[in-house]
Amino acid sequence: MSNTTQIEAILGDITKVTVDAIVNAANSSLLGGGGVDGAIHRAGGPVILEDCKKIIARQGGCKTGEAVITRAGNLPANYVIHTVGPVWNGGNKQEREKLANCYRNSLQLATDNNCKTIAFPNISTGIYHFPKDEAARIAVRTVADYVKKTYTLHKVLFVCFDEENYKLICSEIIHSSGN
Ligand code: AR6
Repeated sequence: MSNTTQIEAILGDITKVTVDAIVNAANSSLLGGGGVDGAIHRAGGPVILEDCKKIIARQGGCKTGEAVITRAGNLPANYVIHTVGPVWNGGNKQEREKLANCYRNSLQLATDNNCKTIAFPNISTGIYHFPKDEAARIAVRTVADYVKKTYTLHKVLFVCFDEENYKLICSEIIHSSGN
């Protein structure tokens, strides 16, 4: 059975995209950091950290593979979904499963909050050094599997910051749509 969720990729800056929710590649402290995390907190303003601190007070941060949701402040999105990707450590520390959990749990949180459109960065492929080709395969396959079973999302957008990730994600999307 076919579904109506579009899976697309663009080369660009995730802080500029207008969707219901953007996903942040955070760390378990939820207190911000470099990379896309720093860019999102800078562009969204203090409201994001304020909400993160409430979550920290409630549950003490966010474990690898899990996701939490905050307001998006000055960003064009309505929500930021913060997920914590695995640090690549050779591949024998359940890094692949944990990365798939990031995508699945973020999609579920978006669905639970009535989001129709969501944008992902290439989680773990920067400071956390996950190999980009494997990360792209896991990202697209996990999203494609999810939207086969859940029909509420209209669009899932991968916002790639570098050409290598963009090409890898595009080829995985072509691959998955052929199945
Ligand atoms: N829009 C889209 N993608 C971006 C942007 C942007 N504005 N900026 C960077 N990227 P990284 P990680 C890409 O390092 O590997 C933080 O300090 C980047 O090119 O941001 O999951 C956190 O606090 C790369 O492809 O996240 C954690 O401590 C991808 O986003 C740690 O980094 C992810 O790179 C998380 O490391």
